[in-house]
Amino acid sequence: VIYELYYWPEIQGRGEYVRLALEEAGAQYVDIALRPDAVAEIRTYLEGTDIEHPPFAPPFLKAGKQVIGQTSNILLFLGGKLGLAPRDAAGRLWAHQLQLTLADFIDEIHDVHHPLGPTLYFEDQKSESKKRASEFLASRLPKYLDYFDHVVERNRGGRGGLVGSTLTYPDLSLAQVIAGLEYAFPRSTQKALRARPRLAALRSRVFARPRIKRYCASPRRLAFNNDDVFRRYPELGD
Ligand SMILES: N[C@@H](CCC(=O)N[C@@H](CS)C(=O)NCC(=O)O)C(=O)O
Repeated sequence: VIYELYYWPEIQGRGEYVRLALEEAGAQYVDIALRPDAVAEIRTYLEGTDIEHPPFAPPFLKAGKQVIGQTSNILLFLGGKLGLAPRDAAGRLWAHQLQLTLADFIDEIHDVHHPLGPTLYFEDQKSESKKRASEFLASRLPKYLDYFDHVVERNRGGRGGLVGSTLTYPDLSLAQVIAGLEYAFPRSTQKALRARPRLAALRSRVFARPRIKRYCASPRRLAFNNDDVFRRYPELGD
């Protein structure tokens, strides 16, 4: 099957975690975001009444007749097919658990610039955002990074990855989260990575993989920008 990835145009967003898996595997896929009528096509699925399993929000993936929503769920579906997940059920569940934890982390990163909710503009929640940023940088960022660092450390013989001895999709997602944090909170993230060289190495290794490198050098890879999940607002104090 040729996969179709439905995600909003002009941002990496949560679609990027799916893209990185498809790109690393060299899978054939259609990126709907590149089509001029992408938004309208996405809305057909969100508002469509004859969709059997309607997604709440992008990203969602079409695989033949199946429509699969939720980033972590899409990766659970793709992981085995793309050779980016363990073969055994316990290993699959562990990779999925890590991806769900990354999804929580991503939500918290997003909520730094939208602490009062996603329907208000950042400009209308700036003072709350400043408070959230200082709490995030002081407590949550180190807590999540320590957790993933610990998982890598525990995975002895794992060649620096999170799961087993080969590259898996949570490695790709963690590398993307770290790259996003480097964009959004450069100073705190550099400091955090200096203290956690295993995570810096994981990020570098993922982005040095030939297919990921080629993808990131291509026009398909969008730049980080301030309409996205990772946003650079110096006024938040980093
Ligand atoms: N938990 C979902 C979150 C999906 C999500 O928040 N998608 C965003 C774009 S990255 C969206 O379009 N949200 C619309 C909304 O929440 O109304 C996932 O991981 O896929």
